[in-house]
Amino acid sequence: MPADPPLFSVKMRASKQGRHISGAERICPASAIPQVSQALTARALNHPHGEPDDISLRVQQLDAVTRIPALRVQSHNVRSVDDARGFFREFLASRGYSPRALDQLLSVTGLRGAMIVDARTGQRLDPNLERGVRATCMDADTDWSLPELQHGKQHAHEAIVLASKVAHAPRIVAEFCISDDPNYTTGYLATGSVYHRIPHCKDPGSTIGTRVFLYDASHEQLPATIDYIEHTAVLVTGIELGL
Ligand code: WAQ
Ligand code: MG
Repeated sequence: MPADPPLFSVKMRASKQGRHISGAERICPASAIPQVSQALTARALNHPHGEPDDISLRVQQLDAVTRIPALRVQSHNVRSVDDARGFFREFLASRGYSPRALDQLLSVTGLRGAMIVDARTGQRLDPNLERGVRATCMDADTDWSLPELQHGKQHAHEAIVLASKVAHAPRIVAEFCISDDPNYTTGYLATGSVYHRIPHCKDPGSTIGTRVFLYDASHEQLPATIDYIEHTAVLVTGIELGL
């Protein structure tokens, strides 16, 4: 059998007058780098936060890529913001986890990354409180021989990729997410192999939004968890389409 061709990470970051506007990354074979570069620069130029004056594109060959299965999507028929919060609250209570994790989700906004929160105590554990921990180096396992039809940000698709990677992180037991986009009110709770999709996580127009990764282990093991989230290259297979 021929060896798999090497894979590359293509990362885009765009800013205006030093202020971050957008960022995105893909993992692809060399043959797709031109197509991916074009799609990512187009995305940078068409971002609702404005036209950037600085776009950087970085292409790096990856040493090793791990393939993991996508979480299974389960949509919930939640009708109000109160019900959505109740869903998160009941999950925590059913596991014996601290309700403070939900307070963190609803009160912290403006991070580039996620908070890592001790599931038992609700204490925040990640080292940089201004930034959080950013999950990077992941993508959907794409068939690059077919034309790509996606343009712009695909909230659910990108969230399933991120959540699937994070759910496979050692000692992460759940993730809570609310988008910071004012008009995107669907969030999720990922745990085990399921991505629970939850409408009405916030009122339309609200600027709150963040992510909480719930961690259940002794704190000495946290650096290995953060290293996986930030650095291990992961391709997510079998994402369900048509959300
Ligand atoms: N790693 C860790 N945290 C991140 C990352 C990342 N790569 N990207 C964003 N965050 C954190 C950060 O605190 C943001 O403020 C917050 O998450 C929300 O990010 O099925 O769009 O990109 O339809 O606004 C959910 C889709 C979409 C639900 C979530 O998040 C569905 C979304 P956003
Ligand atoms: Mg956002």
